[in-house]
Amino acid sequence: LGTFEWADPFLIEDLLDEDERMLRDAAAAFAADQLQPRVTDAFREERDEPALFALMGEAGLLGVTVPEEYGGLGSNYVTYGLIAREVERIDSGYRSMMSVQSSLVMYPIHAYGSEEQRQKYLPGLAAGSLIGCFGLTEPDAGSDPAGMKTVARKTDGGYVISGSKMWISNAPFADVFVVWAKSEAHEGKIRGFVLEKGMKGLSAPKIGGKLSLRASTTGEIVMEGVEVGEDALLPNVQGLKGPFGCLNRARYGISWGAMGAAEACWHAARQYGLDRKQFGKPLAQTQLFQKKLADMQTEISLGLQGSLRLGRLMDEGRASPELVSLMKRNNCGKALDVARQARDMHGGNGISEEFQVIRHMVNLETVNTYEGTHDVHALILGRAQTGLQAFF
Ligand code: TGC
Ligand code: FAD
Repeated sequence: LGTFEWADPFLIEDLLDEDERMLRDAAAAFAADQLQPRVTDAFREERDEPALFALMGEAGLLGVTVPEEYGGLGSNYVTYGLIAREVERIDSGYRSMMSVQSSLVMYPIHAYGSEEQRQKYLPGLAAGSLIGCFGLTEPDAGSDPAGMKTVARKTDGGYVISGSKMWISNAPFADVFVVWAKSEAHEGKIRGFVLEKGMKGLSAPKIGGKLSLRASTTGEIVMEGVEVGEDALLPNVQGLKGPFGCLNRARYGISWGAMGAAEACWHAARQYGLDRKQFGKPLAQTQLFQKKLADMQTEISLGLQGSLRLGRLMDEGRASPELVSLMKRNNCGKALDVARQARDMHGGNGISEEFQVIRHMVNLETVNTYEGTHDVHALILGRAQTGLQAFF
């Protein structure tokens, strides 16, 4: 029998190819050099950091799966997931910035856009000289996006878009807005539009006072009769499968990312337990502490295996949306449990920004909620195995 690698019990490292490991290591170096030094202040001050996009672009983190001819990395979904894990090891907010840009803005422009739209936006988005956001959620339509009120009315040369979007990552400093609206010219079907900063009637006020994901900027999108040409319409998709096609990619990336945050908490708790002595011995030498570490190790190892298998299926074109729901739900829920335990295992220090676990913990509350809540993904899985719809 082989030896046990405590941090990688399934020897996942052996299941990656050389390119995947190399791009993962480059992302880890970027995260350590550029993200770790700034995260504590950025989170505390709820800082806007649009300049990070250019740094991420330069490091090749934006548009990992987008073909090279459009400025992307032309790599696979496993690599995208590995990069999300390294970035979220530092902070879920940074992974959020990156995954919105890649999966929710670049993906739909590439998959559903015209050649002109691809040429116009993708290279800038890949470089991070353009920043994108994705507007699906509305004040009265979160888990149920089919209830959206944003409408696109046909005009002679295009459309007039009216409505508002809520909780939109990157929106306050975005240049490119992928927004979803019910189009009267298409029998009320949901269509995607690409809006640009500076358009008359378009604004994106920041949402302040978040106690979670504070290193990522979130805003509203307000559209008061925004006039766009026909060329703003994403021509190649209609219906909810448009936004959901993007969400499948982003949710998959989140399943890896949440495990990165969980690993950061697990490793921190293990080290803290080795260093800190109470009752004359290291905390890590107590049974309760070790049980918690064993639970963390087990859930994270299984979660990573699941995400890797899902990534391979995505790269083969065989992944189902339901499997994406299973992994997004499981890994976010388990990561939140791990972070809460790690916070507790740090005692009083666990509430200090210096030890970082509480930042991961409060971030993971958002990660467990956005891109479909934990319970909404349960309903997707419940429907898939019973054939019975329990949403309404
Ligand atoms: P339903 O009847 O199930 O489906 C309507 C149409 O959509 C298609 N579809 C999908 N297509 C591809 N992938 C998927 N995952 C799909 N899910 C559904 C479906 O085939 C159907 O197509 P068609 O052609 O037959 O019309 O729709 P429903 O209204 O019953 O949906 C219910 C539910 C709960 C599944 C869905 O609405 C849902 O997932 N709600 C959660 C909403 C959500 O995830 N919002 C995310 C907003 S974006 C965000 O949070 C970004 S945060 C990012 C960051 O900062 O990192
Ligand atoms: P609701 O849908 O009102 O849900 C509230 C509660 O009710 C949840 O517990 C939910 O599980 C439960 N619930 C809902 N329906 C049912 C049901 N049928 N049965 C049982 N329980 C149910 N959206 C975007 O479009 N773009 C973004 O970039 C984006 N970024 C975000 C960033 C942050 C920081 C946050 C917090 C959110 C972001 N979102 C974004 C929005 C996010 O996707 C929504 O918050 C999420 O989908 C949940 O919607 P909601 O907040 O309206 O909650």
